[in-house]
Amino acid sequence: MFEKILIANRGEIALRVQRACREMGIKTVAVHSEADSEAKYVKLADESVCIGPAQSNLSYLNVPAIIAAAEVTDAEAIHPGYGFLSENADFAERVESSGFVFIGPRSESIRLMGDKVNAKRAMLEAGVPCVPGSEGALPDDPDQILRMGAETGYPVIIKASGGGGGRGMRVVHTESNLLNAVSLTKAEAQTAFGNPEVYMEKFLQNPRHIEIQILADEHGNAIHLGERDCSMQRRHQKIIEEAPAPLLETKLRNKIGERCAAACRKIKYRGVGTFEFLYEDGEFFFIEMNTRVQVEHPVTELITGIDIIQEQIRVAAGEPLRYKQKELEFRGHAIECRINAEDPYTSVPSPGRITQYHAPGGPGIRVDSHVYQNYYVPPYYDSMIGKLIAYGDTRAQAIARMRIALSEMVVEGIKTNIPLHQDLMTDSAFVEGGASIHYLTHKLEALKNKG
Ligand code: MV4
Repeated sequence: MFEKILIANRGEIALRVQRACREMGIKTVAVHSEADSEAKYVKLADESVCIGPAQSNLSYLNVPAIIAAAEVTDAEAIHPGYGFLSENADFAERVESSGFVFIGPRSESIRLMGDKVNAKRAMLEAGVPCVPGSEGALPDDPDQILRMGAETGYPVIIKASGGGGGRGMRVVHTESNLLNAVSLTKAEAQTAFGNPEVYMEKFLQNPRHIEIQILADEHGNAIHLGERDCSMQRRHQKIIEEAPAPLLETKLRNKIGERCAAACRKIKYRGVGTFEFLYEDGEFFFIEMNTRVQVEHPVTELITGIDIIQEQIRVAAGEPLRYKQKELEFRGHAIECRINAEDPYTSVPSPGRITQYHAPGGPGIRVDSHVYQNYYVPPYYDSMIGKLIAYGDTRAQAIARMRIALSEMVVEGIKTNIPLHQDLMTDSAFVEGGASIHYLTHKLEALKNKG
């Protein structure tokens, strides 16, 4: 096992990784920007290195500074967290060629999944069900494109191969708009991603977003840890995630999970990963794979009892998986509310000093956060200041515990989205379960119109 890991991230995930390392007896190096120098989690690390000014480009995305920090502290491995450099194949490669272990998949896997056309082809070949559409990138010939549109059936969606996470896509409702939409998306894709390749899919009108968590080692073993429903989102920012997905049958869960695990074995994937699906009318359609640990990993930890970060570190160190699929049991229900420093209804960021802070607790409550009373939320980064996670034997119990926890939680001095979460925990569509990816946008729209 590693003796020392450098954590190339900030905030709650830097603290989460640090806690996993400490439990495993691994020393930690925190790297931080000038804006995060005083943060308590930085001081809690065994060592810390300032890697640049506040702006992410000059610090958390500064590859030479991070590699140099690993060199001077004699770290063996680098954990990228999520966001920042976590899905940058060039970074993973640089880490490895500098003699460190990248705690994540092989750089080839990251590169494969970063190209959505190649990712989809690989998953289709591995038996993962995908959204119907163009098999591969769209050709240049307009007649061929029009024929594919007719075959797929309108509405269709044009997506950039270099995009993902909601960037570089355009919905087309009628044939007369298709060619123009393809040209526009290609031009934007070239500018944004340096890759003009686009592909076509049938546009699913009212799906849920359900993702499968997988864990794989470099010895050919892969298991799935069940699914999460992440449909409660706005502008591609999730705010609530839960496991298991409401109203999903056990047989279907196991079937899709097995397909994902088998695909990992087929492509020799190592590490943790997430298969993102759209789920509509009882069917799963693969859209993308994330090759990092995700913000919402705790809900899976709570229903499986597996520490995903520790397992991620173990498989990166070359250890075989410690769990077999048959031994896993999905028990109870977990819900995560992302607590953001923002206006609850407009999502406009609200950085600043937290003047009063009290974290909730009690049975089934977990708070993953790096903040505390008098912490200054810097304006330079993502607005998430923590995650409130509730576990219960049933979904109803998890919701009840979440309501109590939200009522106990105090964050003063800045705006947070806690009031929105309180509203959602009594919203009949949420309580019923199974709301689509559009539900929150529509609800917020309705609230705005009411004043
Ligand atoms: C889609 C779709 C409907 N049909 N693809 C948005 C993020 C990116 N990961 C894929 N996205 C979508 N792809 C087809 N064929 C609708 C979305 C989508 C969405 C997906 C997941 C979560 C939230 C979303 C919000 C708007 C659109």
